[in-house]
Amino acid sequence: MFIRELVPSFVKNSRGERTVQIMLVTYEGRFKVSAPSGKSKGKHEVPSYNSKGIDRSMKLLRVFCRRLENRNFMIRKIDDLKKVVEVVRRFETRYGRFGGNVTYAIESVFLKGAAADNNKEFWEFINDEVNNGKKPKMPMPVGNCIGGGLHSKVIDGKRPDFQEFLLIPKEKTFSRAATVNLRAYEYARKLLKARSRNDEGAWRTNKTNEEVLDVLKTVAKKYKLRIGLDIAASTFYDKGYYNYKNKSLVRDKVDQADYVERLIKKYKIFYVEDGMQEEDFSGYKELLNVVKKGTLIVGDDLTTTNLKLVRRAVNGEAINAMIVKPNQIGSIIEVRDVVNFCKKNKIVMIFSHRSGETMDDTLADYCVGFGGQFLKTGIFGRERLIKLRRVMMIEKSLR
Ligand code: 2PG
Ligand code: MG
Repeated sequence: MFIRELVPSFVKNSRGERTVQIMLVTYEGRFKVSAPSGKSKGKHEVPSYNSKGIDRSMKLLRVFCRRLENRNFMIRKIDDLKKVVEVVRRFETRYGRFGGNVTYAIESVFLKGAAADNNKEFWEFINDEVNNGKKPKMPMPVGNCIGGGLHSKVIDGKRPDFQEFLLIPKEKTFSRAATVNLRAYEYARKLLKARSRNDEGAWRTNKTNEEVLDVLKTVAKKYKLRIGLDIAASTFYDKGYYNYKNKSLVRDKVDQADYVERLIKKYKIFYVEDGMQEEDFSGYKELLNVVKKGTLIVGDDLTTTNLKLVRRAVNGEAINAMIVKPNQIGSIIEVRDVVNFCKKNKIVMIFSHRSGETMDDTLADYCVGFGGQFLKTGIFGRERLIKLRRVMMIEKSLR
């Protein structure tokens, strides 16, 4: 693959913040990847940018991109991406680090270009099984319907303490599932009398966790959906205590686990992400032990797509599912290692957007290509719909 041009630029994400986009021009065409940005980030994620900020990252990236122009990279399979990683690492040791958002964009745009160079769809290029004649299974969407926590501004001083109230269809096709979620989302708006959306397009409300769950239960029943939660517990945890504001209450570790278990039972919750703070492996273990296999106990801030932490969580029986966010670790080669480990250990994978998203659908290809069982995004909003539509297109092309 001959690099004719490699052009970095700033684009705005859905929150209006600047993020990095890279355009690669080869003889096969032009390819673009832009990095998403998190707000409720895990403590163990790699830094998103250089320690001096995004402008410093961009300065370095401009130099790096210029150096790579007119060079040739032989990338026949995902492993060959290591050739690019080597060049990145060498540059970083001499000139300073880019940050995970930037390395994510570099590796992804090279893979995208390489897929075309090999006459393959992106998802197909990174999928090992399709090369053995197997059709990939489409994921199911996990859709953020109602929001609270860090992603939502308060209404009259209030918001739910949990970050995300999710709807999870179980349908034959992804297209049908995404459509059902959209209808259910509109119905939820009616019941909530919601008037505005949060960072991820989920409905804002001043209701408590339980009041929202009551609404969600009605919605889920009508549309035959499963209920999920991203509690994002670390965002309201401090020195041993979970500080609830709506209603005002402090819970210690034991109370927190009890509370989450009670909610799981009462609302038949299928999916619980980050129910305990991000370093409490034993707390997750306790949850998993209680729900056994009935509910997905999902690590996000706990695992941060980092193989070391994923190993610890899986070997310690703390999770049966995990969030995969490529920019948490900043390297697709490492994402691939995490994916292989999950497959081997039968850990359910949920490929996830970030709260600050761009008009980029690469995540959909990663999800299908790496065999994720779920794709977590907002249900509405152009940055979310573009990813859902990409899975629909892949699904259609395989029919
Ligand atoms: C999460 C994500 C996405 P953020 O906590 O799962 O919903 O949030 O991108 O802000 O880390
Ligand atoms: Mg999360």
